[in-house]
Amino acid sequence: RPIALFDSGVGGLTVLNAIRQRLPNENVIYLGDTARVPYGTKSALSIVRYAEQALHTLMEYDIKALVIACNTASAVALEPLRAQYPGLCLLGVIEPGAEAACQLSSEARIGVIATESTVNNQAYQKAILKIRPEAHIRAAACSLFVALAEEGWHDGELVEAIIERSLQPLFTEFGTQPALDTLVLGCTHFPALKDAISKVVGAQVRLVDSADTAAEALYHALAQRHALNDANGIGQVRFLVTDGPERFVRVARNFYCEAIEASS
Ligand code: DGN
Repeated sequence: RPIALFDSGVGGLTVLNAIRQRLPNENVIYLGDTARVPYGTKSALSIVRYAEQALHTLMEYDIKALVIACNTASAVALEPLRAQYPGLCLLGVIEPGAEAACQLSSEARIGVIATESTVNNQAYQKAILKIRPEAHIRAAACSLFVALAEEGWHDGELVEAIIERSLQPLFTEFGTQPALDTLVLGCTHFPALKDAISKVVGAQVRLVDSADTAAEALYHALAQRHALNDANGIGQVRFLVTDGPERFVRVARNFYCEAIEASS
């Protein structure tokens, strides 16, 4: 039986990269809801509805686990979906990201950059404070980064200027010592801009990307259920999109390490 990944579009491919490395023999179905991307500026009500529909589609493939490879959908829809499908192994990317940030951060001065919906939902703040109640956290919505990442604008003066402007709320908050020491890339699109973000915030700020920790969490969840490495698992990945497979395949090159084919 396959593992399913779901994202609003291509961003979840950064999580798929990590899952392919950690669990190379598992068969995977990836669903990108390209008809309705971006999720980051939509209401919680709509995002939950989209996620329910995606899961409904994926359940037809007899999946053994679902990873919501989108921070926005994880923030808003993970709990409602868990309530609807209590038997399914269902993971999001926020808890793994928060855990990684708490482990990496020395002074617990943590910044979170994400889409508007994720920031408004405060999911990262809550998850981080559960682990490190003393943490000082500040979040900034950087919805523009999604378009930059998809268009392949990953570096250069203009990109750095947009990053600097978008991160201003963090600099204002953490301007005084002790400064920001860790920055969570709280959107699965943002690892594509990692180098430019690091250049703007400085090498002393550690960047957290939840992809690796999410893959590790999936590994443990499957192991616990004795559901690892199905005998017929051959590491096959199938891509489904709700609109525009051609654009998905083209944009995917900015996020995924292998050439792909997608169908709607
Ligand atoms: N990649 C999605 C996330 O992690 O939140 C957001 C992309 C979008 O739909 N705006």
